[in-house]
Amino acid sequence: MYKFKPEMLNLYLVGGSQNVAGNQIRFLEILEQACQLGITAFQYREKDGSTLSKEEKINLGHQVRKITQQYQIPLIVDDDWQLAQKIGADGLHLGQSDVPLMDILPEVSNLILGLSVHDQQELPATDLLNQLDYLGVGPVYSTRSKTKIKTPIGLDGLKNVVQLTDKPIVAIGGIHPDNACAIRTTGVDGLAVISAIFNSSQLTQDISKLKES
Ligand code: TZP
Ligand code: MG
Repeated sequence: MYKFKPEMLNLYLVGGSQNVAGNQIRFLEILEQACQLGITAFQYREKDGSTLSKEEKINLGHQVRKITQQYQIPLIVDDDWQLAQKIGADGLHLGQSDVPLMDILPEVSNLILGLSVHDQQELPATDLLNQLDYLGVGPVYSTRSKTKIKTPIGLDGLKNVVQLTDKPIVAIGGIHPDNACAIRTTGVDGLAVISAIFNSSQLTQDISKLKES
């Protein structure tokens, strides 16, 4: 179980079997390669097109936990705090429309806690903010990896949120090796990506560029 450090956000991979057309073996292979190549956190997100049953999602989660443990990469689970506890994850990531964090606080007090924020209006009030370790801000650019997407906020929108809070921030949405550098200039602590890694045809080069940017 890891304590949160902002460096964990540096290159934060997000994904599930839906990001490789349902191929669980391929998903685990790419996750393992990405761990070897130096991602700094992984968020297990089985959603937006996932075809797994609850049981399959748990089984795959245990395999994800094994890999992330082997490479000492913090594992965050999206949405589902019970799944996070069941597979022994290090953290939980919630969206604005998920269960309110304040309602489940006693259940998740051992976990690293993150919240998705679109813009300054969604910045949480101080009592909630104090419970959070980091914010995921975006989408910065348009993306095909998430349904029900809000308007991309662009670099200026991102800068805006960065300037309004001291919370560690990971940017998300449409981030690729070629725009990574520009996004880092906004002062974010890190970049979160799905397709830039799960759809990459040159993983070594792409991860190195995302990290160095
Ligand atoms: N939340 C905001 S954008 C997004 C999520 C989960 C998807 C990011 O995917 P990609 O492929 O890195 O644009
Ligand atoms: Mg969510």
